[in-house]
Amino acid sequence: MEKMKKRVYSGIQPTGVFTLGNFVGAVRGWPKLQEEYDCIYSVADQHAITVRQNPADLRRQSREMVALLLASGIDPQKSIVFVQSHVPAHAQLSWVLGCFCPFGDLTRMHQFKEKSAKHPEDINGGLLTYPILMAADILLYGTDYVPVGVDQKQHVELTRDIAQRFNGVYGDVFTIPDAMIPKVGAKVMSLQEPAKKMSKSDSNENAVVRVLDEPDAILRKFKRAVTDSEGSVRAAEDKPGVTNLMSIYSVCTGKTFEEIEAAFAGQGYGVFKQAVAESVIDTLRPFQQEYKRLLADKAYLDGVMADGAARAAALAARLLTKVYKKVGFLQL
Ligand code: ATP
Ligand code: LTN
Repeated sequence: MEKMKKRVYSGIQPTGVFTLGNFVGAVRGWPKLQEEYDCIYSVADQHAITVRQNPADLRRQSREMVALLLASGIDPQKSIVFVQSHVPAHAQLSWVLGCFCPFGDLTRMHQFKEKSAKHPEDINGGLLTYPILMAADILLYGTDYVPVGVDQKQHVELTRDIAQRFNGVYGDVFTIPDAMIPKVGAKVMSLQEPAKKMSKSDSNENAVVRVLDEPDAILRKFKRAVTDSEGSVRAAEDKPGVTNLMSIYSVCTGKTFEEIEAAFAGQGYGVFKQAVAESVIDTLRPFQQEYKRLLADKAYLDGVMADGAARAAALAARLLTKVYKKVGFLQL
């Protein structure tokens, strides 16, 4: 596939309003990539149903997720923004790729293990084959870079393995992608259990800051954040709560860990938590205003989705046809 700029692809599941973790670890970095790369950003609704969803909520959240992505600065003129289920080629390629992925590779994925433990009543086939669909997302577009939080690194590595295995048999069909992981904030931790990642689907609301939270809720959550009894603002492995707050503050203010330690030396956690909360509130304010404006314009959002799906489908069809020919599916 002839390309001018390198290709970037990423996705996010419409499983609710996204968290400060999703924002800092992934979405916030996406708009900056638009100038240098050809970017495609998808709302991964097919991935979302690996955990049971209420249909009406999923529909609403999918449109809301498009508004959240645009509010974060993604420009639909520069990038392709679309909803995964609107482009059938993803599910079609996924079937073929599944035949190039050993079962054992799927059962050792961290996300599969975590989600199976969390939903023991519904360990379905989709939860296991989730990374194959993600590989299809990425490989369909000749993707070079996949900007994600560190929790998705293993899935990108599996994508590379599948692509290499396929190319080994059929020649150079797929581009081998690399994960693009931010230096700071690649894994924002829960405010209540700092050993666990902050997750959209956490049932403890105090653990999670959502990007649409009101300022007073953000302040309250940071004030209650779990720290330690030492009382000094410094980053260390045995201080996961404080280190997490420092990462968040660093991303929101651009200050280094050294600068933060110096600025808060001799001050208690109360002052620091207040400063972290204010930096988050300031970072999110313009985003929240833009989101409200966009969500009121349903026709515009639907137009963005329709245009994005058409552009994505046109690109995807080329690669899918090539794959179908390679594996020997009869062409009519
Ligand atoms: P769920 O709780 O529904 O599984 P999630 O919060 O893990 O959702 P995803 O939609 O799976 O969110 O992820 C979207 C992007 O956000 C991915 O690139 C992922 O790596 C990133 N991400 C998710 N959680 C964090 C986090 N705590 N810190 C940094 N990045 C994160
Ligand atoms: N699996 C990802 C969401 C996702 C994705 C993708 C990310 C679906 N398809 C393609 C990057 C590229 C997640 O759970 N965060």
